[in-house]
Amino acid sequence: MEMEIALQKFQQYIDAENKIEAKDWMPEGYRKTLIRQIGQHAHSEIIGMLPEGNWITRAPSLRRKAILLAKVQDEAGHGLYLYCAAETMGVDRDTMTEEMLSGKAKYSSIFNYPTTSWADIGAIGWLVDGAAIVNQVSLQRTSYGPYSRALIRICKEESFHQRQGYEICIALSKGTAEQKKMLQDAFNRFWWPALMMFGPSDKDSAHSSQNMIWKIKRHSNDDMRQKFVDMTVAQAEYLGLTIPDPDLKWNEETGHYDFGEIDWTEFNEVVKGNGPCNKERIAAKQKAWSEGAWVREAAVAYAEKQKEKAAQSAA
Ligand code: BYC
Repeated sequence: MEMEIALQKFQQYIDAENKIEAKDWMPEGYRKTLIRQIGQHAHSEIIGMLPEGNWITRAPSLRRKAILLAKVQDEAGHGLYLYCAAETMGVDRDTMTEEMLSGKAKYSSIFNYPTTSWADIGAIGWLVDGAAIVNQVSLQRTSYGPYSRALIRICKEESFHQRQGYEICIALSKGTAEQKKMLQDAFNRFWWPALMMFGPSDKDSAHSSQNMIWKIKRHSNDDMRQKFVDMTVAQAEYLGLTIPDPDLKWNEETGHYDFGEIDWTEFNEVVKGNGPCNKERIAAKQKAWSEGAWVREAAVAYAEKQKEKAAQSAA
């Protein structure tokens, strides 16, 4: 009975558009799903540094190199804000990292695709950051305060990232025939995986209905995907690109673009760990984690020494 009342009060508080804060009472399910989602989001930011980091040494000019370096560094920052937001719910960062390294915690499917040409860096900024923004702008209004505030900051940087990606694409679209071909090829490879970023279709989405009630999620996977398609088609046309979907067409009645069926078998395989680069990505993170162990140990030893010193001078 007491639990029933607590749950009702919690829901009313959320329905009145209040934010839940770390010290507030919350149902275990709310805490669990947020730790899952924020953790997955944080891991995506960190793993997402790998495909782009792959091009830092090969960026075509010093200007492009400096911009890409800054962008990849921003993603590390996003990971940090998000791990901190998850930590407010009582989970520690080492545990989250270990869950990611063991394959227990997921990260976004998109980062399991290779970056084989410079145009891929443009396509990632434009499409991947573009899709991330659609999702994250919606999530800025999520009901959990620390997550919402982290997202407000992330979105500001992410929109800059999207523009830098689109600017790379504009430059290539005005370039040689070979550059135009390279851009079309990157677009062909990233279009469908970008649509998969929004998750399974609403009818197959396990968490959506409860998470919408709790206002963790403000828009459904399919609604966000549709929004992304609607805004991206004109951008692709401006670049002179052909969208790799014969079923894509404007629907006068709905006021949206209709588009073809996503290859859900591919999506499920990538999420299960069988995408083109899953093993490579996890191996890279495992290597970094074990090679960085001495840094973590040194930081702990230093903090303990400082604590002892402070205790001695206080005595
Ligand atoms: N990849 O019930 P559902 C970025 C999982 S951007 C892998 O619909 P939910 C970046 C889902 O976790 C990318 N797994 O879930 C950009 C669940 O698995 P479990 C990161 C996926 O949570 C540029 C299951 O499928 N953004 O970081 O209601 C540069 C059922 O799905 C995917 C975020 O993470 C996927 N694409 O909705 C650098 C945003 N989709 O846990 C970095 C925050 C679904 O039940 N996350 N799954 O085993 C969200 O908004 C939501 O979690 C989603 C999914 C919309 C993604």
